[in-house]
Amino acid sequence: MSDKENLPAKEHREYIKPENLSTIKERAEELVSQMTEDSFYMKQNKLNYNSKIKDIYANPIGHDVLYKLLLQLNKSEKLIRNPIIKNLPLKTVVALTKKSLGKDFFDVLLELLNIESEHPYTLQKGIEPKWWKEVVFYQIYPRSFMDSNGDGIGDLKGIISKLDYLKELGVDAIWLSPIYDSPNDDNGYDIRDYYAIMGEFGTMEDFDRLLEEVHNRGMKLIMDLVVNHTSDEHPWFQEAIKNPGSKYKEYYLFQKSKDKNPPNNWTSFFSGPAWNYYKELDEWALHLFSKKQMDLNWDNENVRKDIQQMISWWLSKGVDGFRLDVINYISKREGLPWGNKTVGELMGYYGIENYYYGPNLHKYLKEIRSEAFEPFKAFSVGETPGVGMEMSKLLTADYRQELDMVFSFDHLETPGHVRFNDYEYDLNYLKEYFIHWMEDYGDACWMSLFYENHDNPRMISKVNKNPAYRKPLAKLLAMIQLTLKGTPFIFQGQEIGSVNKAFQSATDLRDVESINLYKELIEKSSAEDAFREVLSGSRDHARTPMQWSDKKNAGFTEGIPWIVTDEDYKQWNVEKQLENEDSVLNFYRQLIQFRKEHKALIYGSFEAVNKKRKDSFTYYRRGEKEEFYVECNLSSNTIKRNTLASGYELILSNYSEPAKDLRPYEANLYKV
Ligand code: TEU
Ligand code: CA
Repeated sequence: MSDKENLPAKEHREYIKPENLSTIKERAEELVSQMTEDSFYMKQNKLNYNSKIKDIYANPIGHDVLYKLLLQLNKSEKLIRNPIIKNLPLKTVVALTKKSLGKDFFDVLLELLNIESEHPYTLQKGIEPKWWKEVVFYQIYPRSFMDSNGDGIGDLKGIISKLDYLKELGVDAIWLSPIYDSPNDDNGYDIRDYYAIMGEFGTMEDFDRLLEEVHNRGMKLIMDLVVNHTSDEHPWFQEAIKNPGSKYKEYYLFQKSKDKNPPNNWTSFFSGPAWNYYKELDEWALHLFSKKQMDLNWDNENVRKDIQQMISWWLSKGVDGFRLDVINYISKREGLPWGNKTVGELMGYYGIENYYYGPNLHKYLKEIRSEAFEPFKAFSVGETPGVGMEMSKLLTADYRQELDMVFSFDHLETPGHVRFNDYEYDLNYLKEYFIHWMEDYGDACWMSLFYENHDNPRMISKVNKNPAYRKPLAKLLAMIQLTLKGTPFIFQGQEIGSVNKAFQSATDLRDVESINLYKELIEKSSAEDAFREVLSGSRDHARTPMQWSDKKNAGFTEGIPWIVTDEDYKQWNVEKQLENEDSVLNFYRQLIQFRKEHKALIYGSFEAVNKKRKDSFTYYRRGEKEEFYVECNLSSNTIKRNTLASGYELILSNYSEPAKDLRPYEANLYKV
């Protein structure tokens, strides 16, 4: 949907004219700084039950919610453009869905929609070059990357010893998952001291050397900023419960309850209620994640000031930026109202509508940008689960001065599925998703391209577990990720075609989410079924030791690894693949190298062709001087080859010999 089609109807526009300056002055002052001479804004008409479907779809949150609803219902977006549907007043939809959804669901929906009165409108033409648009990122999960002292736990010295390998691979920037002092209830995402390095990972001196070594190789390093919550062992929280009169009590979200139950029905992402009870205070404190990860009260200015100070401290050390953990959850709705029953059942988590896109989110993001990031011209990428494209535009568009990029997770499961469902991922959905974002995200925004991270199983295993297809499929995924418009993020092990692990029993699990879920499931099903379900989506699949060689423990440690691995490393490891020209690793190296040398694959325009052809994904990238064509078979069957490519020069393929038709998961890059 291009910007033109996305514009609100003429009767909704309010151009700046002398006679209405007084009313819009305040609003304009805020917006003018973002405006260009031909921008305009929507009247802040609150949506209500007389609003039509088209009005809701014109609202960023409304657009993203309806877009996901259509995907879940496997309905095409055309449905919304149908004259009858789009002019349906909301009250009619309420009447039609009275039994299934109920009026209070729509009350909550309207409240949510009216949080956002702004629209991502600027007709920016042309992409503003930035270092972080031209690099390939590599995410390191320090606990599982390289152990230098034989205690079975990866560490900073281990990472330093592998920097030449990363340089050789061609990556330009590293994202480090948390390395701060932590009791590791959630492997570092529960921070006890933001200014100290986790003992198991090393010392601040080790970190300073790592940063220096990274910069000496012309690479960048970003840290993980976990500020939606702290560990309950953080001095702030300790002070809050030991000395409730102190200012630190207001650093967290404490509430009394009128009875023995938690203050509301919000649930944790790691099973159970989202509240801990503190007898000494006769009060409860909120934790959206584990019982030892306490949510911070971002409405408290002292909290925001302390966090800005901490960010500035790390940036003054020369860190190049941050990945911001669940950053869209930091603003909660005032009073922490009960979660809507229907929303909770649909989303699987109760209360989420009250914090996944809170009322002050944009205000707080603009604040840390101007107060902490901007002074260092530091880079920021936000992890924003649940946020769709239109909301991502408001979070990242250049003129918004909030985040530089976000990670949207809507492509990690196909519609109607969640992570713990055991199903085969259909790559035709990935094609549709990427085409949508390539065509509609706009020049003011820049996409993050990823399949894997430390919170998800391996992509190859989600698509096809048949080992016969592992290599071509690994290379196909690389071809798409490294030839689309956006910044690729490779997760450790992805570059050698890693797959899910054959964990034998629940005792092999280490991840708090998996362990809590297993405990929850065996309440109502057999241990076997419970383990199988956890295994389908466990984050531990991504967290096993990096497979450096076929030596003991995959060359990761001389000691006993903190998490078991299986025999896969004997065949699939870095050492073997470095020697083998035709390996997945060398395919990544070639693609990364080629991308760097050909700007058309970075800033070039994108045009998908034959979009409707199932199992085929073909597109052009056009730069000022060069043009490339990519052709992919998204299935394990042989499909007809599109004649377009005849006459193009083949640059790279995941099959060594040419053939008449496209073989399983075949991927080819041509110079036009
Ligand atoms: O994850 C946030 C998040 O919402 C999820 O992806 C999460 O992993 C899980 O799937 C919840 O269902 C971030 C970090 O990436 C994750 O490792 C942490 O566990 C979490 O925040 C809390 O800090
Ligand atoms: Ca170690």
